[in-house]
Amino acid sequence: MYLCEQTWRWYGPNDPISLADIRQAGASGIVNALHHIPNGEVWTVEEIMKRKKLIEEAGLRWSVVESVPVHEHIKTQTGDFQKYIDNYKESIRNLGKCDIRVVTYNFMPVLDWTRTDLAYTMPDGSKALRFERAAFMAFDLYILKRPGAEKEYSEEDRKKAKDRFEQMSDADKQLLVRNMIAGLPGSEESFTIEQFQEALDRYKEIDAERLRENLIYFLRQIAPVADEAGVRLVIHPDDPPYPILGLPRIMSTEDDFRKLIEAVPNASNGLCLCTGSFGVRADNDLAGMMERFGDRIDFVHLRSTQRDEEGNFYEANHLEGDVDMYHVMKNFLLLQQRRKCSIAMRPDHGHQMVDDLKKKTNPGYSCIGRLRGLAELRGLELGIAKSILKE
Ligand code: DNO
Repeated sequence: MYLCEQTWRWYGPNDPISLADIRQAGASGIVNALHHIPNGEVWTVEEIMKRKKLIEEAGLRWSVVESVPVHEHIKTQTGDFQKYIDNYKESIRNLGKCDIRVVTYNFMPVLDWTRTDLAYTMPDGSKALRFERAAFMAFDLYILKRPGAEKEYSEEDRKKAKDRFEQMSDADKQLLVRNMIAGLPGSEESFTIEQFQEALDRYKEIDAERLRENLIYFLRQIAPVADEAGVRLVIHPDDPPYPILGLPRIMSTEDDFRKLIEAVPNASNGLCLCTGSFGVRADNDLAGMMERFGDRIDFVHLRSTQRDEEGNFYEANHLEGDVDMYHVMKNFLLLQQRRKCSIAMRPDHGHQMVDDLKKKTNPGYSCIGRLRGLAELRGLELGIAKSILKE
């Protein structure tokens, strides 16, 4: 029977959670990136091997890279983009040489994942990450004052944004700015408000169609290299899965990914199925995607969100919220039996809870919440496996 490879995202030697801690969580695989290498530069064999050795000395395996960041020049096809693509190819070749076979990336313009609130208190006292639409609109309209933004919101929304903005203290405003643009863990960019507006301006001429062309151009260049190096490239969906701040987003739905494989059918062109990101849209059928894209899925993030009619969502416990985790897990298990291999999965995010409430933790990436998530997910997996599979 093939069960998933249980992995854990580790931010490297500066992560407050040690590799020894991760072993105790029961994970065997590590999801890691060389965050100290500036975006766009080559990951050398030497640097990769240094990190790999560290992980292996702790009795773990470096299973997945998350992420080799894609330089903004590649996304906008400006400046030195061809050089950055060549560097990307080199990093993929080097990872292949070091026997690291799954590389995650995303193609979200300017921002990686985005939340307005990093400490939303749940009824049980734990803290969750949340996206509050009114606060987001208040940021856009009244703090960033993005040119043209008013036209993108209805009158009702503009009023909600104004009311919300007026409620905020200076400290609230500062915190919101920090949450939005200072870079959440794993995102490679962080900005001041001025730099942020400049970064947005670089997308003035780039609509969704153009961004998709740039992604396809990039993939057509790197996928043959990845095929040859025996590396799978898995794209991470947009989070949240819709356009924000006037920026196009092109990896938010099943259809978006289908367009990518139609344009670039290479075997290395794969998907990181993140149920938390895709799951924010009610029209994404996650269990169905697991089945339909099965051959392309080489990494899975399991997480759930709870949305409401206002367009807000918070990160729910892993087995609660809107994601139908039972059917996702069932199809994930069936997929692994069909492909006769284990596929890496990590419990994505977790609440800040218990002792972690007293510590400074990476938002979404505290130890105990993820430990709970992983424990629940592996229990669910084993329960399904024993009840539906023969051995
Ligand atoms: C957030 C993560 C993202 C993800 C990147 C992948 O928790 O899921 O930062 O790692 O978008 O490139």
